[in-house]
Amino acid sequence: MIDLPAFESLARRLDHAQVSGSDTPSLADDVELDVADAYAIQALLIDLRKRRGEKVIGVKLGFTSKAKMAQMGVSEVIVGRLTDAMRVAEGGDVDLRRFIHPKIEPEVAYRLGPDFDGTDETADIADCVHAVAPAVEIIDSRFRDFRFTYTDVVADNTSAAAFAVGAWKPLQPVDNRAVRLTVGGAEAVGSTSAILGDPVRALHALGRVCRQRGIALHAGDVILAGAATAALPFTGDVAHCEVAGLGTVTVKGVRP
Ligand code: OOG
Ligand code: MG
Repeated sequence: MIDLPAFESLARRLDHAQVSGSDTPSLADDVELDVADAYAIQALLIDLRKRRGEKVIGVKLGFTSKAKMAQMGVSEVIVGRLTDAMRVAEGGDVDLRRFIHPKIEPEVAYRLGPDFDGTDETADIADCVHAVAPAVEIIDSRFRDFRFTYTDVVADNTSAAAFAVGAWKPLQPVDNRAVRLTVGGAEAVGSTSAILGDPVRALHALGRVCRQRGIALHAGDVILAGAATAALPFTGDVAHCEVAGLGTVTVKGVRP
């Protein structure tokens, strides 16, 4: 456990990397952090963004695929915050100049109906979501070469950089749906079952992390359930994602 000024300076270091588009080495090179420390740094990082006028409009899960968990040697998902500055309109352009080394991945998004009260042990987020949609997430680790430890990536708001959500549909089961992401000529194919067997399980996992880490969820929040395939480099071109039976979402990477 390190002290608050040290947390604040680590949050500022990550914020500077994001704002300036310049990477930074692993925090673990300089300081030993535990998972609670990492979430505290993430919260301070989000405070810096809020002070610039950004609004938190949801959360995202990461490491919800068994393969990604095994790769990191962890058994718990990670949670980051989404702000309005990260939202890209469906069909819209994404200015890639603001990123360091962006990648894009196909996701499933849920929308929260009422506020979620994390202090109520019996509350289940899965009972509080009303809509579901195909989505893409752009991840852009602030760490050099995307090399990070578990606590690094939590502190770095789980690599969150941008996201787009397709048309919302009334809540329905979305397990075992084919997923296809294309970026120019590159392709990633998979299934929503890669997300903890069924994306709805990501909601249960989210409830646990929100309770443990004091993360609040509000009516209308977007929840990204995690990637259904490996991420593809996003260096330009049109990115198109289809989740079978749920719809499509498209964004275009541009360097104006
Ligand atoms: C961490 C973010 C992971 C997901 O969907 O699993 C993530 C990273 O790989 O940089 O967003
Ligand atoms: Mg993701």
